[in-house]
Amino acid sequence: MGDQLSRGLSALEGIDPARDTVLMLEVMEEGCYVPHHKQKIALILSAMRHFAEALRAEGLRVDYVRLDDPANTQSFTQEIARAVARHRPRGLVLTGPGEWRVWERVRRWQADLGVPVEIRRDARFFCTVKDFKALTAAGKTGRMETFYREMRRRTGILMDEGKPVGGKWNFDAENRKALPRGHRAPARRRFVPDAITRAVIDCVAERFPTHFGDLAEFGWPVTRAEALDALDDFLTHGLPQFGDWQDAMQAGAPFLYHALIAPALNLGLLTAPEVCKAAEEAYRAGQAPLNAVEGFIRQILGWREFVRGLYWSEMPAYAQTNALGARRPLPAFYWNAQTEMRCMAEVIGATRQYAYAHHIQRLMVTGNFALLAGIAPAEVEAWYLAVYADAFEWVELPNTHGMALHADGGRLGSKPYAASGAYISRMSDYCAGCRYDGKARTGPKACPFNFLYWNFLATHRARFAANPRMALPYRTLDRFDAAELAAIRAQAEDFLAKMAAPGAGPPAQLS
Ligand code: DLZ
Ligand code: SF4
Repeated sequence: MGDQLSRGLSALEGIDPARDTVLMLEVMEEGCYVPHHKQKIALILSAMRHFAEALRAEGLRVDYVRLDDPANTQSFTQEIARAVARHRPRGLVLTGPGEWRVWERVRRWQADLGVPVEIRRDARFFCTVKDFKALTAAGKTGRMETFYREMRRRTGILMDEGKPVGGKWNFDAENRKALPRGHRAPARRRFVPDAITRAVIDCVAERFPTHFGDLAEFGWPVTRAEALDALDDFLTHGLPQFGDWQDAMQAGAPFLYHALIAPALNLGLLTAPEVCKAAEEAYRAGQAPLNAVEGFIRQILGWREFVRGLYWSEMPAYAQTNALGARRPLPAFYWNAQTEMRCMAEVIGATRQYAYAHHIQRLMVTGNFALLAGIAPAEVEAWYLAVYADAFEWVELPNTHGMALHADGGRLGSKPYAASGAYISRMSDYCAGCRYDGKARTGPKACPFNFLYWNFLATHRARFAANPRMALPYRTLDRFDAAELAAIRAQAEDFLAKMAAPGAGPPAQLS
């Protein structure tokens, strides 16, 4: 499958070139279950075609059904049925898919097709789902930080004689610096599309014309060699500064010091252990400081593994919760970037151009806005799943549903990641060019993040006021006089009513 492009994939173990055939399918069904960014589709299809070429070069037989094959039924299940008729195999072997939706289909194949189907465990992660469940039973997955420490102990990554390197598990306090004014980050490695990618780009432009996003700036790695090159670029030009500035945002600079390897990692072109090992080696060789390396490794060994364990332990119920009762439709500006909020326009505009935004842009700009504005989780989740090149549901859903929207009632994060314009103003240069005033709470120039933030806290007082991590903002809220609070609430209500008005929904082709 499109996110299983690893030579070490369990499904390929013990493959016999004389007897076995690798089946790969490009299907419209997978291209259309959300309006994926055109670059995301191009990335997956190009990486699939390159992977098939690499397997063939190795002497393996690959049956590859292309999107434009006239006989293609464009559905996974029907294409499997056609392939079974074509090859009359003794059985099918596959690695369990990365998404619940696909899993639901796959587990019916044996009964539907009348051939044995062996579903192997996806072994590309540090922690198995079974282990995650055992850790949950032992009370070690209550919070990511506890789980992460356990993973550090188990793997020995960034450990010296059973103790965390540097004497601390977490150096995040050093990782929250804003960029100096006028700072210029180095240009990052991008990959020029080859003939295979160019053909895919043309195919996507023709077949998915109404989907979100531009194709012009396509520059993602599509082969293992390119993915290793991208990793190398990060280790040299990103990692040394990654820690200090991982939360900073700058207009016109979407990449800064971020790794940019999530698409390759989630497709299987890189493995999590090799990426962590490379980062640790950079630290041990004195090429990058500990706060950067620990912060980066925590993303992969901690967060990525934690959200995957959570997804497979708690689906399908996990997606159904809506703890804060958020029901507003997703505003059109999430698709067309037409908003006077400069932070939102910048992040959404860059997302359209690159199918990318970094973690703070996702969490504290587009995610934070959706949280404060009470947008329905399912609509926000479909958006994140569609617009980012690295988005597969196992990783996207917990991050959006749990971390950004608090829709799981706090399973993933002990407090909501809600912030006012003051946070965005401190961590970015967006506000300087904005028509709103990042400091104003009410009035015609008030930053929407401000009145929405205080309105959010007032609305959910019963749920959050007793949370010690929320004590400070509630103390501030309690100091507002009645007239100011009334003005904040009225302005928020007015803003939200206009945002949700008929005609303010998504552009027709994306609804
Ligand atoms: C996201 C995606 C897209 C756009 N296209 C394909 C495809 O044509 N063939 C395929 O095998 N996978 C594709 N994918 C990834 C799947 O939607 C899904 O995430 C994985 O199959 C789950 O393991
Ligand atoms: Fe965003 Fe508010 Fe700053 Fe404008 S003033 S960029 S809306 S945070």
